[in-house]
Amino acid sequence: MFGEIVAVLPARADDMARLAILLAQGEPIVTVIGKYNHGKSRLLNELIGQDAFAVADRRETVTLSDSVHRGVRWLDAPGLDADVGTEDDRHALHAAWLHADIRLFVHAAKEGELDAKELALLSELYADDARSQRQTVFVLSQVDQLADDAELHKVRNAIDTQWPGVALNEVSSTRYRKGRDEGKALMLEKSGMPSLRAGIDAALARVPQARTHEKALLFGEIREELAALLAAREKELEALRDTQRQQRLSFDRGLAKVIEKVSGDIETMLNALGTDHASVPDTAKDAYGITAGKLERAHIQIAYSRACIEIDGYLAGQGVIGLPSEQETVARALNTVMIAVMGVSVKFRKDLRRMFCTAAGRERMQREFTHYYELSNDRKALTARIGRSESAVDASKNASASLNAMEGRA
Ligand SMILES: Nc1nc2c(ncn2[C@@H]2O[C@H](COP(=O)(O)OP(=O)(O)OP(=O)(O)O)[C@@H](O)[C@H]2O)c(=O)[nH]1
Ligand SMILES: [Mg+2]
Repeated sequence: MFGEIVAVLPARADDMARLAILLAQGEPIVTVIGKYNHGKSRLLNELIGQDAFAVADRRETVTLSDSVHRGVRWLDAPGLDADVGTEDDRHALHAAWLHADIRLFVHAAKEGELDAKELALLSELYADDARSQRQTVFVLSQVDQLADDAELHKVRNAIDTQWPGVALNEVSSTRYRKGRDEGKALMLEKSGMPSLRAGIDAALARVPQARTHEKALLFGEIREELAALLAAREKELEALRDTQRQQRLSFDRGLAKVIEKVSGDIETMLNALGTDHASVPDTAKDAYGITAGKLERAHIQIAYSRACIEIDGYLAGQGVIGLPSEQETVARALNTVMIAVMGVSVKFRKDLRRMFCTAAGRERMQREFTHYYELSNDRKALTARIGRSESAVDASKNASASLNAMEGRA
């Protein structure tokens, strides 16, 4: 089902993956995004009140890990770091991006302003929020590492210049832990963690409606895109079929004209002939002489050849330039459409009349040359293209049907 849709709209692979996650209706998912060592894992631990995730003073988190806590799935992701990031990292980050309803964008206060990568990421996140109603929460972490309030002030101003009006959510995980361990309410409060947690809870409360919105958005966009693609593909198929019909029509007409012309010529020639000498047998003494019979046969043969050359010229112009390979024989010289249809030679008037001067004869030529026309390379290529175009239309229809079925069950 998903595969059918993604095969038709590869650029929607992520959206389809996201849709699958939405349809699974799991717990709301919160993840962290930010550079490594900015305190992401620790932040999650403090938020859920459990040491669920590994924390270390180095590049620590390298794969996705999750922990479900009171109806929320918390997803710890690796830090962003282009220099040491591995393929697995990117995989994990991508998965976190796909899964999360709420993204905590973590930036350590001691780093000062945001770097270019963080800024780019932040604008990507906010743009996605606007579209999908997923939510990004900025977290200024490790504020205890700043020397004093003046330092903090500087950082605040710097970031506010970069992203005016952003709510910073200043927190310190260490202060929070200390306050909790030592039962110091003021320190707990000053850690910023309770207010961040309240903010996240408010965001969590919005997740169901956001998911409903996102589901409808994705279904709607993909449905429209599939419909547009189907329409385009049907149009292309129709155009190809039209070309096929027009080409054939024009071939049929042209061929009929040529046959009419050569038949007329032959008829005129035959009618102008006198006594038929063709069947007067040659005797031994005529072996090297010219006889009336020989002349008659030569005459017939020339008329026949002329007709063949004219027809052949027309066929060549229509791309009928040889027999289809499966019909070829070892006798190379005989591998022509003319010989296949007309035979090797014609010696008698009655044969010429039968071939060119009867309706049945002309119909046979029309039919058989048309047969070889359809087997010519260009026509076969066109037929094959139409076949591919039909498959593409079918694939589009199946994808639309799959999407409808998914939407019906959603
Ligand atoms: N002083 C102080 N240190 C912190 C705070 N939060 C985290 N740390 C320390 O910073 C280091 C990195 O913390 P992690 O939570 O492992 O950082 P991370 O962002 O998950 O790092 P990666 O998983 O490698 O991306 C650890 O030594 C933490 O103990 C904080 O609020 N204040
Ligand atoms: Mg970590």
